[in-house]
Amino acid sequence: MYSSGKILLSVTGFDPAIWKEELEKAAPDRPVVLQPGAPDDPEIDYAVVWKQPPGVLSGLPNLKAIFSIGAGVDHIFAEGDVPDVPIVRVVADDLTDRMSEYVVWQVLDHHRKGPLYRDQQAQKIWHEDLMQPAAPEVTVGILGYGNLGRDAAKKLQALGFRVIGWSRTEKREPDVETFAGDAGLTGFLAQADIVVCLLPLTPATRGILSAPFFEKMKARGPLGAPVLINAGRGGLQVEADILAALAEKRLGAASLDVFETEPLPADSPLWTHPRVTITPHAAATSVPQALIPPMVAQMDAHDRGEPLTNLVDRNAGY
Ligand code: NDP
Ligand code: OXD
Repeated sequence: MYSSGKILLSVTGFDPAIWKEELEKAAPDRPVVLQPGAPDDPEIDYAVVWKQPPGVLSGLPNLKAIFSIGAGVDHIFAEGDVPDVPIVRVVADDLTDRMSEYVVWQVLDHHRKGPLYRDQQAQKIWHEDLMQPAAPEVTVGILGYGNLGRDAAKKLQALGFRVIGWSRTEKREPDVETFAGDAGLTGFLAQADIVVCLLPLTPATRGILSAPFFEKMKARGPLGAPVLINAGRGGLQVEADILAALAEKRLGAASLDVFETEPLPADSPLWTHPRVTITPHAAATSVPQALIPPMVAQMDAHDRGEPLTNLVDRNAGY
C-alpha cells in the first residue's frame, strides 16, 4: 500500500536480530538491511539507529528520516555527519514508565535511608534512625522537566513529595514550581533536597553536573546533604567533581545510571564508593515490541504525506 523502500538498522549495543524481527513483523513490505551492508543503497528510505558507526547515514542518497531507538539523540550527533533529514526520537509510555520506576525507586531509597540500613544489615546492627522526614518535607528537583521529567514528577507527587522543575524554556504548571534557563538554576538548586537529572546531552548541558553546580546546591536539608540522581547522560557529569563533592559532604549521596565512559571502567572509584549507587545505564531500556510499531506507523504516515511527530530540534540538539 505504501512505499516499499528499505529500512537500514544499525543498533550498536543492542541485539539487531530482535529489532529486525520486530521491524519485519510491523513492516512486512519494507525490507530491513542490517548495517554493515548496503552503505549507499538508494532504496533505503528510513534508518533506525543507536550509536551508528561513522559515515553510515551520510552515504544514503534517498534517506527520508532517521529514527532513534531511544529518547536521547546525542548518540546520533556524536558522529558529526548526520544528513539533513528529520530525526525522530522515542516518546512512548513504555519507556516513560520505566524511567519513572527508576526515579521513584532511587528517590525512595535515599528518602528511606536504604544505604544506611543496608550497611547496618551487613553489620547486624538493629537501630532505627528516628530522623525520618515525611515525604512532603522533601523537595525533589527535576533537572530537565521534559517528557520523562514531567511523568516522574507526577508519580513523586502522588507519594507526597514536593516537586520543582528546571527546563530551558519557561513553563507554567499549576502544582509544580518551575525554573528556566541559567538564571533559574540557582533558585532551583537552593530548594532541591534530591536532584534528579533527566537532561539531554547537548553542547549547552555537557558537564553541567560539576563543581560550580555542586557549590550552588543546598547546604543542609531534611536528608542531611543533598542527593544527586543522574539518569540523563554520563557526559552531563564530571565524575572527579562528584567524588570531590561527596568527600566534602556537599553531596550526601549519588545514584548514577550513566557515566562519562560506559561501561564504567573497573578502576573507577565510583564502583566502591559507600555513598554511590550504580546501575549500568539500565534506568529505562528500549524494548522493540513497544517501540517499533509506533515507529513504523510514523514511516507509513510520512509516506502518506502526514507530518512526523516527536521531532528533534537540531539547533537545540535534543
Ligand atoms: P525531553 O526533550 O522531553 O526533555 C528534556 C528536558 O530538558 C526539557 O525540559 C528541556 O527543556 C530540558 N533542557 C534541555 N536543554 C536544557 C538546557 N540547556 N537547560 C535547561 N533545561 C534543558 O527529553 P526526555 O525527557 O524524553 O529525555 C531526557 C533524556 O533522558 C534523554 O535525552 C536521554 O539522554 C535520557 N534518557 C536516559 C535513559 C536511561 O536509560 N538512562 C533512558 C531514556 C532517556 P524544554 O522543556 O524547555 O525543552
Ligand atoms: C535513551 C536511553 O536515550 O536509553 O532512551 O538512554
